[in-house]
Amino acid sequence: MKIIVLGGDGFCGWPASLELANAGHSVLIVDSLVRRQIDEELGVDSLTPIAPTDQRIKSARDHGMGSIAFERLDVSSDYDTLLKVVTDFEPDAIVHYAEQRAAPYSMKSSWHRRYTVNNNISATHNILSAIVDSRRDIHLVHLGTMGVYGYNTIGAVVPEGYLDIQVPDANGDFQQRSILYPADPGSVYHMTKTQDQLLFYFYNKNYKVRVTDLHQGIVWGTNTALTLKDESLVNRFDYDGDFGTVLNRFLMQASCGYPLTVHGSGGQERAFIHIKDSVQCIRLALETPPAAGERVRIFNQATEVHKVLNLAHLVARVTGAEVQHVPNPRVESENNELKIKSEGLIGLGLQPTRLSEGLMGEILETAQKYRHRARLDKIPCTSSWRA
Ligand code: NAD
Ligand code: USQ
Repeated sequence: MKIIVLGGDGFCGWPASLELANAGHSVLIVDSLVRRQIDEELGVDSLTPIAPTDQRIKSARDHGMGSIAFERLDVSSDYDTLLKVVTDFEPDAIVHYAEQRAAPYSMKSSWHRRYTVNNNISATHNILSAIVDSRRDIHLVHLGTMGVYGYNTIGAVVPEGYLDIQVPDANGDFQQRSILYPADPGSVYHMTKTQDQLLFYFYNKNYKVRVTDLHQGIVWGTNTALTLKDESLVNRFDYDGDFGTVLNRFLMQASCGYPLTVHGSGGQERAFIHIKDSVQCIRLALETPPAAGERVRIFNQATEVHKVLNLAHLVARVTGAEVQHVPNPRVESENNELKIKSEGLIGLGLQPTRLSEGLMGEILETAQKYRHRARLDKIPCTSSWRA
């Protein structure tokens, strides 16, 4: 297959690009490298020393992982070039990772709120438009988020995208409908993902664009077998208060002797997936696309659910780290229960990786190896949800 990976220089996109190229697909990474610029803005860097994009790509070729091409392009603002790239490359599929993905970053200031909305929603709309204008039947695989459902789940099991309901008509008879699960975003970032869903709905209904929307949980881990082949292939490891996600943060904090920063009570229950599984899910979704005319296919891309406090206690038990409850910078339920359905990707062949001390050990090793690069003053989350 010919595959464009939008955002292929990022945390999820880079290991996925390697995996797809190594499996024999022809891969073109399109990325504006804005994530590397945001590191400069925040005065922080990936804990792991990531090589410049051209060096990573050369190293992948030198290690026999196939050929990856690269185009530096902002897909949210340069529509003409995006359309030219899509038309010239003639992809069978596009994987869309190219969005601002940190909830705290999206809540930092008015500028960050507006940047996240403009970047994410324009990027998604431009890609859909370019697919239509290219007149090709291109399968779009998008990385969405479990956060579109919100965390007030009234004990119900969160389905994969759609909710079957009955609506009374004017005669009082009940009509069956299948609707998108009511959106309940918890940050400006998550809100952009709920908007993406409507863009997919319309372009699928009107132009018959084939779309798979993967509602991914929090990705933990850092490397895959391929990124471990050489230091120049190493994946990002975000630990700062904006881009670091909870389990990776706890493991990094434990490695640096920093108390584990549990927000509030730590009763927040969230869905998780290991980076190795995230990469496999993309390959599975690409290799079994939805049929022509099928409605937007939605899968929950998450393999397990954990409470934040339980994760902190687990990391503390393994490492001896101290658990500290810090004031929660977010407006979110302090306690929630989360039950999710995630059968779609397993049906396609995913064999879930579960949280284990062995896997946590791999990440602790990585974090220990590079802890001299850590900026401890960048660990606290200073972005506030309150005006
Ligand atoms: P990331 O920030 O590491 O990577 C995103 C990449 O997209 C970066 O390389 C960035 O430079 C690029 N990009 C952003 N805007 C762009 C634009 N307008 N034009 C071109 N390139 C652009 O993020 P990630 O962790 O790899 O996440 C990728 C996707 O997966 C995101 O859409 C995110 O919402 C989703 N996701 C991530 C997680 C997670 O835990 N990391 C969980 C669920 C969903
Ligand atoms: N949390 C802590 N301590 C920390 C960091 C976070 O207690 O040091 C808490 C947060 O308050 C929150 C939970 O842990 O309750 C998860 O926070 P997170 O930063 O790990 O994850 P989140 O902000 O939800 O965002 C991440 C990714 C995002 C993706 C989302 C999937 O950055 O791109 O969409 O996970 S999901 O959570 O399923 O919506």
